[in-house]
Amino acid sequence: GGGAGDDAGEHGPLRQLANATLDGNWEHDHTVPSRTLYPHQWSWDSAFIAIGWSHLRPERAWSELTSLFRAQWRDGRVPHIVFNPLVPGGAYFPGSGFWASAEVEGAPPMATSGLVQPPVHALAAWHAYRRAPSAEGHAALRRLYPRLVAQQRYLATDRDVGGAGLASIVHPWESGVDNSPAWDAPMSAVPDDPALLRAYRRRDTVHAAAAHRPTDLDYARYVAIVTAYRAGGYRDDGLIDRHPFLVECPLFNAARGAAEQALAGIAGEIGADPGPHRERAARITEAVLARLYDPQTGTFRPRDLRTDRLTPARTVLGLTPLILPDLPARQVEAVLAEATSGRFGLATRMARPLPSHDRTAADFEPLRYWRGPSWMNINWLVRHGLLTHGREGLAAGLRASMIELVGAAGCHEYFHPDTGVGLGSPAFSWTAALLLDVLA
Ligand code: 9WN
Repeated sequence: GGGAGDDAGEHGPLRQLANATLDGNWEHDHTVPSRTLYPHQWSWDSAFIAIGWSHLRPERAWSELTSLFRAQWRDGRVPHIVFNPLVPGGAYFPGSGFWASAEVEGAPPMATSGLVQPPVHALAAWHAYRRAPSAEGHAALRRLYPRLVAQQRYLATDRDVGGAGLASIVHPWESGVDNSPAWDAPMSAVPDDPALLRAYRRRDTVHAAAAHRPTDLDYARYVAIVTAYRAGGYRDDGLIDRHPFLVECPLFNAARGAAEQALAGIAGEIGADPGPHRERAARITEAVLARLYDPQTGTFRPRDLRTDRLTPARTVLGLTPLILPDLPARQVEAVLAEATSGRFGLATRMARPLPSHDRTAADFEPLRYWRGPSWMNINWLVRHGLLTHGREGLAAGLRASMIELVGAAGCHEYFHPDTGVGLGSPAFSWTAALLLDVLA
């Protein structure tokens, strides 16, 4: 990165657009991902958004994370949605009534979902703090630390359904990449009774083109999986015998490992012991290697616990173990080979950022959500991984393509991976936040 073209002057208007986008989505103590599509607080969005606020108004970064963790459940789970009671019930589907968290023992006083999302929060908190260290930030880290530790503990214990040191996701929404081709194989085993969906009305397709969103069949299964989890009080014991969707995801587990490394940093900063975090990080990396790496193809792929098989699709999820600082050199090389291939097109000079799915795959769909379009958060994570492993040239190529993309299209939710046309929400918070971070 860096260079003469990157000064505040040249990117001034772009920075202003990003600032205005974040500011417009700010809602008293958190930031909505999008006013139209997602009018509540989302878990991993808040992590990425906090990174953006650290460049503008650091106090908002700490408020963002603090408000999210206020909704943490007693078992340590951080819900993927925290509902704003002032937003009308029909604004988002599935709304707070569908989740019915108030009826669950151990849920917080405010309405939330019962699912989680990739645990990128410790990484974000540590990143935000180093971007803008302050006494206020230090105090926030102190308050957040035990909550971040509890979040990790929940995932390491209750969610280790496979018993081999990895957390399972129990719903595609937990992956954050909802309709990725990575889930096609495990999703095909989920009951798809269309009557399940007829009882509800989707809201997403009011605000975004249906062809750019998951299908009705996907939604019927999303509803079926939540219904099953909710019926068991969102408990995790015995999931292996009763739950229709159980997958070990490389991004989700790489985020856990990176979180332990970040917690080691935070612990050092606030006078706690970093040692246990480093040990846990090492064990997570070992488990990711043992369970999710396929030496035959040199790829990381999700493991479906129902079949005990790696899912076949080669999606961008496979590149994300790069965020593990202790990923061995052999696997770093394998990920780089995959990333720089025609499937993803990573290069020191690249026209477009990484797509969400293998460009050469028959089921690559350049307009449909997580089945092809480019997303800023995944690109940010891969860039972070490249920097972690000292690949400055490739990181610079990726960075330039990210700036060029948002510079031309604006702060959209996702982008056509070839033309760069903006898709989904036109004023999306993490796009703005992470753009500010790569510009810094
Ligand atoms: C379901 C908020 C969220 C993101 C996810 C993205 C999308 C929700 C939806 O929006 O998911 O959680 O309704 O489609 O897939 O990554 O956190 O921005």
